[in-house]
Amino acid sequence: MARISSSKMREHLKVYFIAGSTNVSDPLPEVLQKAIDGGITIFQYREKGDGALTGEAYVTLGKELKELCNKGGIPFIVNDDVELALALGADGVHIGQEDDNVLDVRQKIGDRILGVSAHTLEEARKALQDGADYLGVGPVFPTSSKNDTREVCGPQFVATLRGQGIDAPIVAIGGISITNAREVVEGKADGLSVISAISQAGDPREAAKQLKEVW
Ligand code: TZP
Ligand code: MG
Repeated sequence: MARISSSKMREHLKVYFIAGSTNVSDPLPEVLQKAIDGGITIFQYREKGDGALTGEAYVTLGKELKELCNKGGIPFIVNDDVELALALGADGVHIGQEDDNVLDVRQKIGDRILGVSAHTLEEARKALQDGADYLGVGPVFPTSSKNDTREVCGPQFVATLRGQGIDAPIVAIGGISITNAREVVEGKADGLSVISAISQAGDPREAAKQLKEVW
């Protein structure tokens, strides 16, 4: 296997759904299946916050979600947890600046997809140099799905990074919904990453479909 190409990565990033069991009111596998039916292009299992699953329940849910992604033909990414990603045979891992070192994670996961959150030009350059396949940039808008975020950077920050020579695949995150998704696309991101716009939608399938149509 070889590292994923930038063009393939960009395609996968278009509609990037992130969720864990605490983000949904209906069972997550049901919500994920609807999101897949609506056209999401990649999924990240991010089990965090009050009441997050641990131990066997955490692993079992991950396994179920991975199978749905496999059947749906989309990559399954695990947030933060390299051991779980390897145990489940995930397609990749996403880490933040406060998580494990990018070089170490790249070494552990081989050619699997590696996403890294970056908030400055320096963080972006370093992550790519150390082996990231894509960058997560945000929050581009205020969000209530994560309380320890950096300052809101606005959708144009992606275009700023482009102007500073970062041409790697970038997915924007934070407060993205169908009403502001166009601004993100115009800000030169390759993809829209959302939690609540799909996980809290009355109709996750329709929400995913509408986000896809923005492209
Ligand atoms: N990282 C930066 S903002 C955010 C994460 C995980 C939360 C995004 O959630 P939402 O509901 O799409 O604003
Ligand atoms: Mg993290």
